[in-house]
Amino acid sequence: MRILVLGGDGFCGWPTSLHLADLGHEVVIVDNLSRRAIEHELEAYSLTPIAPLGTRLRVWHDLGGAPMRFERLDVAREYERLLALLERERPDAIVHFAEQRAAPYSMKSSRHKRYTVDNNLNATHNVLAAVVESGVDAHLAHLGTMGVYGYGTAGMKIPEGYLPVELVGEDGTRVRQEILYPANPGSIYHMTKTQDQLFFAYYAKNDGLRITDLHQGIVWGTNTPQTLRDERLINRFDYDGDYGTVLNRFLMQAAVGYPLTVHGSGGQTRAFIHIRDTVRCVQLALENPPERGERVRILNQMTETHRVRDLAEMVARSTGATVANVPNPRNEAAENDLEVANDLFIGLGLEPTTLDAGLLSEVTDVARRYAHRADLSKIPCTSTWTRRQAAGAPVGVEVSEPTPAPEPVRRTA
Ligand code: NAD
Ligand code: USQ
Repeated sequence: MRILVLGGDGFCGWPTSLHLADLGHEVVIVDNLSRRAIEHELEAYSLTPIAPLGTRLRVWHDLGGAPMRFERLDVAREYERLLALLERERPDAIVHFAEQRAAPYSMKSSRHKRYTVDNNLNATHNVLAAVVESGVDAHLAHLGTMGVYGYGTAGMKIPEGYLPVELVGEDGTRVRQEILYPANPGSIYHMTKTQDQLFFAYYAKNDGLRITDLHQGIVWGTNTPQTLRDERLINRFDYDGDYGTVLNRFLMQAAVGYPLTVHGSGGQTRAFIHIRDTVRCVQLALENPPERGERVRILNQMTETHRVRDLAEMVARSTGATVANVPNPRNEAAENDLEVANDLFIGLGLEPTTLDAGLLSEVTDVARRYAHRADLSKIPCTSTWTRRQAAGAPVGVEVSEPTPAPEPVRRTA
């Protein structure tokens, strides 16, 4: 297949591009390098010394990898160039990673909120509009998030995208339907992903586009077999308070002797997936596209769920690190249970990589090797969700209880 990987220089996009190229696909990376620009804005750099993209591509080629091409392009802003690219390349598939993906970054200020909304919604909509205008029959696989569902379970496993409901009409007629699972975003970033879903539903319905939305959990790990072939192919490793995600942060913190930063009581339960499974899932999704006219295919791309404090205890036990409960800068429930269905990927043949001591220590080893590059002042999460939290209000005070269901309306004869 000829595959465009939008956002192919990023944490998930780079190893995915390598994996797809290794399988014999023709890969064209499209990226505006905004993530590298944000590193400079935050003065917080990847712990691993990532090479410039030109070097990455040259080294890959020199090592015998199938050549990959690169188009530097802003998917959100350069619509005409994107359209011309699609018309020229006529890809069989497009993998869309090209969004601003950090929840804390999206909450830093109005500017960051507006940037995240502008960038993510325009990137997604431009891709869809360009596929239609170019007439290219490309399957679009988008990286969405588990966070579109919120993290509550309502006593059931979170299904894969759609919720079966039964509607009761005035005359008692019962109609069964499947609707998009109600969106419940916890940050501006997550909100953009819930809105992406509506773009997809519309374009699948109106234009018959073939779309897969992969609702991915928190990705951990750093390397894949391909990124390990040469240090200049190494993947990025974010540990800072905006872009670092929880498990990789804990493993890095343990490696540099920093107390593990558990937010509040650490009662949050989240879905996780190892980066090696991310690249396999994208492969499986591309090998199993929906038919034209089919509704958006939604798969939960995660392999296990864990509670944050359990992860911290596990890392502390295995490394001797200490745990520090720090005030939670986010507006999120203090405790949640989470059960998630992932039958579709299992049915496609995914053999889940789950947390094991070997993989955890592999990440800690990477972090130890590059510990000299760490700037410990970038570890604390300083982005707050609300003005009250910014002013130092106690944790959790703004988390509202779920609105009680209204009393049923009694009809009088
Ligand atoms: P990342 O920031 O490392 O990579 C995103 C890439 O997209 C970067 O290289 C960036 O330069 C590029 N990009 C952003 N906006 C662009 C634009 N307008 N035009 C062109 N390129 C643009 O993020 P990541 O961790 O690789 O995440 C990739 C995708 O996967 C995101 O959409 C994210 O929401 C999703 N995801 C990530 C995780 C995770 O834990 N990392 C979990 C679930 C879902
Ligand atoms: N947390 C801590 N301590 C830390 C960092 C985080 O306790 O030092 C807690 C947070 O409060 C939160 C949980 O860990 O409850 C997860 O935070 P995270 O930063 O690891 O993940 P999140 O902000 O949800 O975002 C990440 C990716 C995003 C992706 C999402 C998948 O950055 O792109 O969409 O994971 S999911 O969480 O399933 O929605």
